[in-house]
Amino acid sequence: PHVVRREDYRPPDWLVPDIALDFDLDAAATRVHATLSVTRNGDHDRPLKLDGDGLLPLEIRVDGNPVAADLWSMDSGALVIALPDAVHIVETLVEIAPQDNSKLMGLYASGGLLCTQCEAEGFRRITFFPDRPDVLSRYSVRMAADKALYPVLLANGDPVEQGELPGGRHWARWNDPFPKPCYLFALVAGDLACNADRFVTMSGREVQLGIWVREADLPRTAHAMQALRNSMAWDERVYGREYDLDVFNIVAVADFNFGAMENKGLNIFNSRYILADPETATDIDYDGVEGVVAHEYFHNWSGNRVTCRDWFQLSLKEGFTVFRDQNFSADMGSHAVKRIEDVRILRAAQFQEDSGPLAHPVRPESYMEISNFYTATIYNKGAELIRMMALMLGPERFRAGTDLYFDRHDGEAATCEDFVRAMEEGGEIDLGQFRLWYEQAGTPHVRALLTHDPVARSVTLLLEQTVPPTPGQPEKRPMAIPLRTALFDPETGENRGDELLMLTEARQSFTFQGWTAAPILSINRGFSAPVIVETNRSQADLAFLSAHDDDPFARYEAMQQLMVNVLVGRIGGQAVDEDAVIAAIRNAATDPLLDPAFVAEAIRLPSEAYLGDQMAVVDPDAIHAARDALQRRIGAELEPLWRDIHARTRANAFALSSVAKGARKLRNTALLYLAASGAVDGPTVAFGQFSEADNMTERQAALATLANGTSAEREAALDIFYNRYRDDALTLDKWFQTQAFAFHPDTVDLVEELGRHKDFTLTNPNRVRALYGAFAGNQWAFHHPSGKGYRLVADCIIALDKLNPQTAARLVPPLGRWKRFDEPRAALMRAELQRILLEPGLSKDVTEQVSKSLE
Ligand code: BAL
Ligand code: ZN
Repeated sequence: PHVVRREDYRPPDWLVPDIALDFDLDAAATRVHATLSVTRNGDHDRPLKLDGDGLLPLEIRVDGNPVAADLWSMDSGALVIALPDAVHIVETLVEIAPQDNSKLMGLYASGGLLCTQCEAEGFRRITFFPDRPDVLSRYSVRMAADKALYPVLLANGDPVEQGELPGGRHWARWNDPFPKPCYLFALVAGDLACNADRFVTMSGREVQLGIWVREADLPRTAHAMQALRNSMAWDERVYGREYDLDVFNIVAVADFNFGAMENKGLNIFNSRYILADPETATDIDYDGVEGVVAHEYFHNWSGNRVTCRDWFQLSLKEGFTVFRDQNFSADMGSHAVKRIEDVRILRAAQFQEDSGPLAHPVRPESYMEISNFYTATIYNKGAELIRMMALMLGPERFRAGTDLYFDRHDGEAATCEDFVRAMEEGGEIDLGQFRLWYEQAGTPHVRALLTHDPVARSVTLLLEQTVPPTPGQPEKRPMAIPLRTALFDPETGENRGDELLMLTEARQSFTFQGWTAAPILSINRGFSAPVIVETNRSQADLAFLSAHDDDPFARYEAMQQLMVNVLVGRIGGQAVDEDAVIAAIRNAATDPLLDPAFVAEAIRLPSEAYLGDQMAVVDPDAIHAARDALQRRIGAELEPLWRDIHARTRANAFALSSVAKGARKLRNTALLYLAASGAVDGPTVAFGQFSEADNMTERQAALATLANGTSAEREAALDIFYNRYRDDALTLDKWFQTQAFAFHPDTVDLVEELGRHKDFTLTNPNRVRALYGAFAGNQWAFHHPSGKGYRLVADCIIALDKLNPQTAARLVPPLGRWKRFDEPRAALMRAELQRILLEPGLSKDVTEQVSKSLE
């Protein structure tokens, strides 16, 4: 397949300042008439090339006249037209079939609606157009449709006109005054109800807000609306960014490849990030709604007003917007807990990606299929890059930098380099070496050795960095790594002051004076840099920090490292003192000054996957056994504590406050440990919580706890859950997901059965992710030594690729990590990848991921 390279970027040959689209909507056959005003860009004689994917031109006109046959041709789906002058009007007519569009890219049908998804290259499945983000146009969109089937007609921008048509049809026109790339085009037609609200902007303009869903779902939209209003106010307050149209609409659809999409003035969402009520949504779901609503809203500036020049710059909008939504969510809740959650996700998804065959820089150099680059590296590592710059600049200078960026590039298609330059100029800082973070893939390793000289009363911190080789990048240069560091007095427990150390060389020492006794090192506080730090700290040092560090992230990290050391010791067959872990957990869980949500994070054992990342060769069975044994021991030794916490965190009535959410989180953790304790009433207590809960957070956690075991209550709870939610797709996803994610000896067989369940379907991406996505993330089950887990996922990829290649390709990375496993497993994984590659007609999406994974 064709490889696109960043270095080959060339400005567009033709610009399209204006486009008028006329849709005659019908699920089986939609006609799209496009009128493009085109202008030659620069002095050249190249023809106009309009991208197309699966389109046939039924009519082509230039300046009102049909085009002679020798003046146009087709080239790999694109329409090529020779044009004599510098300015023309080009019209095309095509017919498409939304109901047959199972890729969910372009215009498609979902649950009786017609909707679009164009990022990255879906617009070319709707009409012929230069489908690249640096061609910006003003859109005027007219839609006509059956009024009974599609009473609501929405598009980008502001509504301008509507009317009736013969035969029970009607029409509407929307205009978007802001020039935008075609990936931000959207329309929706359907029978939708609206949660309507308003927001008055900082300059006093009134904006009509609408969240459009099926009538029955209206009561589940309140949280999303609150999140939207909060986001609008936050972006004004924190970044000085005001909304710019008179309306802002959001539509929820059931079948969606992404989480949501930031189309100008008309965000389209996967319904799982809009709908929430206590009966069906967990606290994590509520936070997901808030975070994704904010993310898409924030794109109005970081993505829409300033867009990307080409797709290699994707992190320009995604990394920055993730950073913005992370800070928003932190402001809405707890900064400490949000940071811990974000780092946990970064390590689970991005660190794994960065150490495998699909590792790529935050600004990639090449791709076959851009859909494969909506990755944790582009999004989450990209956000960490912005966070490091914000830290190095400080709040005022960072704001000066973002102001300059928005002012300078408003209405433009910009690059990552433009962003960094704005930070440099606005923030008056040299980011020369820092730019390597955009170029070099791989997670840097930092070794930190603290040595004390009692005679000189000084300590020296020796820092050494290495960046591992990644595909196409065997050699790496030293990075600029900002490490927030503190030294603690072991006697007084006092922190003698935070410092931001800039590690810029391969090996660098920092000396601190005035230490009669050796201090305790707290490093990478707040996770100031996305690196792996290795230290020579003892278990006693870690225990000290887990009790005394005044940086919540560092305190959590010390606790986790304490646990990792014990678990890695157990896995390696060495005796490591476990009492320190038990004591640290007891300490945290009984400290009345700590936020319960923080405690729940801190006392939780590191995941099996994270433990695997600490090993040269991942041994899923040994990891599971060691973690399970430690969990049982923590459960048994502290059993009264778990009972006490479980009883006292029980609420009388549901609330969505931080306090109530924290209590639920801690309660669920206590239940997990209580069940692990082996107490005979464990399943009864879990089943009690399952039955009595007035909210999904406690109900699902109880179900998950039961699903890990083999009690009679397990089956009863699963049946009750199924029967209660069988008609609610989003909630039924949890039923699939909980079983696929369970630590149960038969998970692999259960997943095979669930794949044949009457409610399982490959046509809904959420359902696929709930079953196979969750299963592939269940290290112990997926890596079953029989290789059956690999076969199940490969079968799913092969079947799904024929319907929805984008979603199929997202299941490949777990199989691609074969180099991390023992040879028998690695051979089985490779064999499945090879089997996929032999499949006739394999998509570009899956081909790219599988072939890279086999290298
Ligand atoms: N732009 C694709 C979906 C998102 O990141 O918002
Ligand atoms: Zn985004």
